[in-house]
Amino acid sequence: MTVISNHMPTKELQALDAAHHMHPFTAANELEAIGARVITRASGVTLTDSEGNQILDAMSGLWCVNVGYGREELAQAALRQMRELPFYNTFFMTTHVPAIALATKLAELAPGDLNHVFFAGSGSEANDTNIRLVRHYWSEKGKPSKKVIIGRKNGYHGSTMGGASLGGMKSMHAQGGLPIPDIHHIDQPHWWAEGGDMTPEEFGLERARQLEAAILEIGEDRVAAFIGEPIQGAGGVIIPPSTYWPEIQRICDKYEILLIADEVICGFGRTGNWFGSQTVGIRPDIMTIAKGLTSGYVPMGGSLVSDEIARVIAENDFNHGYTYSGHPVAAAVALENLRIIEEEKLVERVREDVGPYLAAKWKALEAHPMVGEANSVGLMATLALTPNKATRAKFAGKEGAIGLRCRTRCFANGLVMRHVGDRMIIAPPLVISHAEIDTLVERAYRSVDEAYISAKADGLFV
Ligand code: PXG
Repeated sequence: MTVISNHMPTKELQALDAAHHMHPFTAANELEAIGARVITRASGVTLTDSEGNQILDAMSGLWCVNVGYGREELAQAALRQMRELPFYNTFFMTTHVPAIALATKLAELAPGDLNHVFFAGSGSEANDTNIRLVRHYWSEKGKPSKKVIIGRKNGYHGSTMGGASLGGMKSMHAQGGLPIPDIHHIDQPHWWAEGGDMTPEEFGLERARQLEAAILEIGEDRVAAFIGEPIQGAGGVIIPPSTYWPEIQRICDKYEILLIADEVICGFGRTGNWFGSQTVGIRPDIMTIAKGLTSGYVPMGGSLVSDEIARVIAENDFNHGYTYSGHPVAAAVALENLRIIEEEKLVERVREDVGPYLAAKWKALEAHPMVGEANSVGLMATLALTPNKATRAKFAGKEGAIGLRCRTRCFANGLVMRHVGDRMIIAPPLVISHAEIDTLVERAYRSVDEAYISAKADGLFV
């Protein structure tokens, strides 16, 4: 057997990776030509790669490592649980202590009457659960025609058939025959790109009222639910105008449409509250959770469900479940992770300390000639790169070309910052210090500036 270790030369690791490992959202030929970056270890907010480079991870892995890397407590929790009970299922009238304890804890943390949790292995799985759950709920209430779920263009809800259908990513729908039937999409509340001459407040209302128009067009008797991320993450950290969510809530209430808040990114402190729903002021009937639930140390997701929905479906079997629903090791790690978030007051820290600190530093990036808007909520932030701030113009060339240049410069400067088209986004671990935020912002500025200079030199900046 080949022994593959961190001590192998990077080139050999990359060759084996390209030969055998199929990567998500990646063109394999390009990967083979360039070679994947091999991450070997991490501590706090800092990654180390196989060449010994240290990189500040301003994306928390993939929006998930909320408590930072290298938490011995989480390793110990997993070890203890693996020794005691590494696996048992939660089907067939059985349960175990970690699942009970985590469900109880989540019911305590969740707002309103979201007192029930259906566990999954990921955010995508949890959203697939949600599709079946809301349709089953309406059927049990004697309204089986209420099946349609309304999501948003450029929303992201996962990569399974259900999750990708709820999401509004065109490039995903184009592969594999999506969306599945009875999913409808309205436009996103993305004022910077789509707001035209409207004020953000007018635009927020206009976009929310598309939900009402869709309900009236499809028929109230056919619409089951609306799903949205409180703040869109993968779509480019799109912070909706303040008028948007209250109007969505009003419309859901008026037409008795279930509201599903996808909290996979916004949950567990990211926005300065336990859940993004609290930050934007909505009362969801279901919340999708994953990522920060375990800080990504082990996979776990779930659906937090209201008393009313749980009561209505309680009569009969809900014919749904995953082998790993409520996995004991994942549940034990999640519990320990939640304990850390509470004891270290990380949610308050984001709201009162590092969130405002980042906001002030981040806003200063607007001084750069290519940065149109620099906004943040809690510890998620975005930069809109533009050739013309006044008109919020797009670049003349291929969309995303400047964003990609900027991301490449970030890596060279020791920073993981993502690009979504020509927007740059960050979501650092909640434990990031002031000094690390200073470093982050300084590297971000330098990278934007280098992208600007090189794009100008190549005639791309018109
Ligand atoms: N909902 C939301 C809001 C998400 O952000 C999912 C569901 C799906 O979760 P799983 O655990 O099945 O991946 C996500 C995941 C990106 C990126 O490029 C974002 C996600 C996943 C992968 C890449 O920003 N979010």
